[in-house]
Amino acid sequence: MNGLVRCPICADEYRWPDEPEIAVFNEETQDYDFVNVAAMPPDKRADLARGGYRLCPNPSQDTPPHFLPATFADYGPPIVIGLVGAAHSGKTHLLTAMIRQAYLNGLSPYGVTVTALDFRRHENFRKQFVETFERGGELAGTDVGVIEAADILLLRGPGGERPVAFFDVAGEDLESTNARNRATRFLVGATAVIFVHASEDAIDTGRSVAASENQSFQLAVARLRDRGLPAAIAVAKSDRLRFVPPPTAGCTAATNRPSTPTASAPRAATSTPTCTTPARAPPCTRTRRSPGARCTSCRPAAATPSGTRPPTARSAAASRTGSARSACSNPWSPSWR
Ligand SMILES: Nc1nc2c(ncn2[C@@H]2O[C@H](COP(=O)(O)OP(=O)(O)OP(=O)(O)O)[C@@H](O)[C@H]2O)c(=O)[nH]1
Ligand SMILES: [Mg+2]
Ligand SMILES: [Zn+2]
Repeated sequence: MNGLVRCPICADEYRWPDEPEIAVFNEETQDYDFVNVAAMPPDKRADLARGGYRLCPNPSQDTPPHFLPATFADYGPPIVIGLVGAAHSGKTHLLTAMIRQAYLNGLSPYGVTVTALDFRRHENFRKQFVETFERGGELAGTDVGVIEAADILLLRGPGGERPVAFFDVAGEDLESTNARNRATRFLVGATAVIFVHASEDAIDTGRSVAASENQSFQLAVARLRDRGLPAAIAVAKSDRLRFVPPPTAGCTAATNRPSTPTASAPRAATSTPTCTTPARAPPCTRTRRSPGARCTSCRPAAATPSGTRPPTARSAAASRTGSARSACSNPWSPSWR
């Protein structure tokens, strides 16, 4: 691909650099080494480029240094897919499930195969998210201020070969009205959007109707208006929309909704002696990143002692793999994984 490239991270457009210099990540120093490939034969240079990076020149100079895969501009126009949704709506779990399926040949019916374009980024994503997900663990809430792509893949199919970058930032950032919030800058270069809305069970949330506003959607739609982008709406947590049996006569359990008899669910005979209302799923105690933040899908998080730092994504994830996750599991429905 020749001509201008838009960096999905800083949203600047620039001519792809042609200097014979490739950045290679050094695992020992945890930094990039710049390697001059001018004297290398083409196959050796191409091999290094496959695992290497290019420093984005970021002409606006408004973003910390960041790198793109050195082969980012070697294919068709990049696809940039952003997830938009409220905090806790299920964006990270959905993206993890999607990328996992893509790697399990889930796109083969469409003649599309998937490999990593950015090997290090994908390895991080696999270890941090896919492996945890496959173990049945709960994924950590996304940290505020993430500007990097979650993963960058290469899709090969009837339409050619195209890089695909996924952005999954915190719902808190997507709900922010700060016009200079860098975390939502991916919207400038997005070529497709997935709006994620969690369908919550009114019994669990204690609300009889869904909230009428979705600030993350409204702000994103305002920024994307007139761009004519392809968009999908994903209704997450559909397993929480469970069937609740009609009240049993004499039962005063708060979990039973008043209901009228229907052909499919006739009212129980008034002489039924005992309540058969099954036990409710216990409330969610998922730890959130910041003190006082609340789990919007269920109950407030356990209070964080004042003066202590909020848990990092890593420690929060570790703390959740045990008690918190089991508190969140929903015994009413088949596994949502
Ligand atoms: N029951 C059920 N719970 C889900 C599902 N997907 C996600 N969750 C739970 O919903 C909560 C939020 O999931 P995340 O994927 O972290 O949501 P998010 O939108 O990425 O949240 P932020 O990163 O804070 O913006 C977690 O407690 C998940 O376990 C689902 O399909 N069903
Ligand atoms: Mg997230
Ligand atoms: Zn950039």
